[in-house]
Amino acid sequence: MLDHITALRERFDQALAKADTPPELEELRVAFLGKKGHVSSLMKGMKALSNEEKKAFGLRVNEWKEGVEQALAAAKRRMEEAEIDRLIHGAKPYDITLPAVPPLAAAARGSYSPITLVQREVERVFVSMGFTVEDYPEITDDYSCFQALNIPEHHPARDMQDTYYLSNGQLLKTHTSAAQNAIMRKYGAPLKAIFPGRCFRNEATDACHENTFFQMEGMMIDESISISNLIYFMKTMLSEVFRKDIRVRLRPGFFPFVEPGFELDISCLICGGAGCPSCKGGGWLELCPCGMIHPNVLRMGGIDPERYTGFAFGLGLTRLAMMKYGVSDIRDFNSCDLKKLSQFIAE
Ligand code: FA5
Repeated sequence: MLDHITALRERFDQALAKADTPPELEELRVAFLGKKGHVSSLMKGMKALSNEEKKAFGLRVNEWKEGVEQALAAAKRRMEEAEIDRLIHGAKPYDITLPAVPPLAAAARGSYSPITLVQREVERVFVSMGFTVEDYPEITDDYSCFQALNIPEHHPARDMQDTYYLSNGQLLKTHTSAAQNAIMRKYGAPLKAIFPGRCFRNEATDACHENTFFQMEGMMIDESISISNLIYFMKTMLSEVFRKDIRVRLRPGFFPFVEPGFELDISCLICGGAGCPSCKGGGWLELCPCGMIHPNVLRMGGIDPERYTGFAFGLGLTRLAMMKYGVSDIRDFNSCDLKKLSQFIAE
């Protein structure tokens, strides 16, 4: 019996030395440690031995069994480490300049989001009219987002723009107007700037409201800027972006940071003005509120309101993309649903 153990030990050692892959190791484990394996048949063979012999033999078999288990585990670990090493060091370097391989080339080609496309379009129009394009963080503070815009603490206008607060008191900006104060302080007057950005609101979502959406703010400040200038720039921007006749309407709107303030609505291009979920049934979509910058806001931005006047607007970029590309539900943009999004892919 003891010779039998010695012979099996040699057999195992030789087989282990030849095993190169995890499946081969598994085969070896089953052959030696499995229910019908060699260890178990050795144990079965003990029945014929005396009690004294059983004790000595059982001890030897168990010792060897533990050795087999440890040897298999160590071999498995070595193989895994070698595989990781091969992946890190031995893999062929990946050439990122290679063209995609069919069928991926056709199916998975990336594209700009319609929001990016429309943003670039609006930027192109305003840059051609002498505006600069400014950047502003998504995280800001209460002062910039509200107080510097003539919205003190407890002002009811805050109810319309509930947002997400960080534990340090900062917040995710609710509108691109949050950048007005920083930009006025940076450049002073005269000033012509647009600033696109992502905005966040704690919002009940529907076909035209998202909790995360894009706006494009614009400001023009100089001596004798009037509502006529505001209307001219709004008209030019819309006719350049749509390149077709669209119906717009201007109506009074209240925003504490402009006086007077307007709502600029666009006739819904999804339903042609008949009323649908995209325009909440009204046939018109609020697109670009605007107005003459309030003297308090100019003053807080370090600009003398006795000398300078200016206009500001807050264009709903995501809604503009909806209208331009015929996306009837704003939530599709953030859906990550390629089936839906690929319909709107444009070059
Ligand atoms: C504002 O955010 C003001 N800061 C705009 C402004 C700027 C007024 C400068 C005057 C002067 P309002 O909350 O209405 O206003 O948002 C402006 C536009 O952003 C809306 O007309 C709409 O087009 C878009 N918008 C607002 N909320 C959402 C939302 N939840 N989802 C998608 N688009 C939105």
